[in-house]
Amino acid sequence: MFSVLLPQTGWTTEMPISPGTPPAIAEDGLCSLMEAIINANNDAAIQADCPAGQGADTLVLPPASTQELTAVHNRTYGVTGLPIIASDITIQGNGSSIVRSSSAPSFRLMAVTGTLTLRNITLQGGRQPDWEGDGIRNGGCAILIYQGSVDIENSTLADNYCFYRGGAIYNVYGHLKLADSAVTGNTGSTGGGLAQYHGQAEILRTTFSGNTAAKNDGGGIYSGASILTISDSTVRENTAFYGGGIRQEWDSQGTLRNCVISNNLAKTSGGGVENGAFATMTISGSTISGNVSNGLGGGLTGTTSHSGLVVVSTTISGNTSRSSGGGVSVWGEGLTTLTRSTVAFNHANTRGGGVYVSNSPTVLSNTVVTGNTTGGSGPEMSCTGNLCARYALVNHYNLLGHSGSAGLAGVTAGNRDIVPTQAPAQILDASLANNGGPTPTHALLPGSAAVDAGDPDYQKVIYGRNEIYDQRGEGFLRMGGTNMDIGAFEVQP
Ligand SMILES: [Ca+2]
Ligand SMILES: [Ca+2]
Ligand SMILES: [Ca+2]
Repeated sequence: MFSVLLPQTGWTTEMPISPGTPPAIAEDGLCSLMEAIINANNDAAIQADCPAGQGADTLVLPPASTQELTAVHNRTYGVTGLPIIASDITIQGNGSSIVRSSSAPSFRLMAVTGTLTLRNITLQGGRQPDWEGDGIRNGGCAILIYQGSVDIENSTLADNYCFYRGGAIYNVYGHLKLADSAVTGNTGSTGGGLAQYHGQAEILRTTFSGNTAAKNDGGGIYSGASILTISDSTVRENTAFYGGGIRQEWDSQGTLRNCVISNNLAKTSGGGVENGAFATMTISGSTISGNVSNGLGGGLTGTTSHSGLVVVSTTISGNTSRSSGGGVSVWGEGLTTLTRSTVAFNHANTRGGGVYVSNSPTVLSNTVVTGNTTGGSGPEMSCTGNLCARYALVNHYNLLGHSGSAGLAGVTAGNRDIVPTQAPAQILDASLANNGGPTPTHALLPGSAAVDAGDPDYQKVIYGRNEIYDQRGEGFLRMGGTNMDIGAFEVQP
């Protein structure tokens, strides 16, 4: 009597995938991955070797198995190896891999219109080198998310290759959550690891490395008209034309928190990160280092009109531009702010070794800009265009230059800024080191001109909305000693 009253929804079926069976459809008494997906989608025993699905189903792969796909299953969203994930399915990988056989024709691994949860799995070798007619049919060679939702944990997406967007993942009108995972060695036209369009992605404790955007933007990640939130993650050694590590544009909102963006390469602009037209990005508690751009902006670029770029408690160090703006390059009408940050030891071949501003309202506050070099003018900062004089770009408790020279061109240090007589090696530790917290920093040295020289009104003016901690986060007070220090690092009391 009581059981009759239990709701039918919310029940789940756990489907063990039989050891030793390939992920194909065959009436052999063994439940394969492909058969299980079909039954889970249909909540029926369409494939007799697997149980019928019921509600949200969990497919359990044998430990450390290799699910090798050898043929195209369907062409609904372009060539795809597995049946479309059209329902609520969890795949417990148990250390298994889903791979496209190297001798198989080209296809992506999976497409998701439902809700997919992946745990402890590797997705490898998806491939679509051809153009099949429209974008959705071509992008996302490990996973296409089309109006679906995907949650990935403890997994690896490696060596997938797409002619079009999103070498590993293409998220179109969908949701992605990616945690404790690695996205590595993938290639797409745009978004070597991940591309999204009208999507939402939350990335936690994940590494994007060695991915390539072969034709356009975002070696690691491209985000267009989308929301992107990345925390406690690393984006390194990716390559693109624009935005070697990450690029976003078109009404996108990006948030990078406690991230390391390092050693990426942009062939055109934005070695580490590029914030494009009509997009807003906030970067905090992060380190952008060792990135290279063959054009503008070795570490970070903010481009064209109306975009907003907010950088707080972040270290931008050791980046190189073969044009202008070794650390940061911004142009266009959008407001850029660099606050309580450190821009050091970057190099530009032409203008602005640390910061290059081209006719853009860019405000530096409580920020260290020192030890940067250039082959041209303004080793620390260079500004060109009418806006250089109209906006108070500096004069907000910054430390500018070293050895008695501010190193500025087109902009003048104000009486609230410090132009130290010290050499860079007396101001901060030249080595970008683990000084605590999740990201590397340049420690201020004892006796540094930056110590206790920050904005004295910091506490009383905007207290309550301020950070409690410096770049390193919890345990490292922002207000140490008699006053706040300048830059991303606070000497602790
Ligand atoms: Ca079977
Ligand atoms: Ca089901
Ligand atoms: Ca202090």
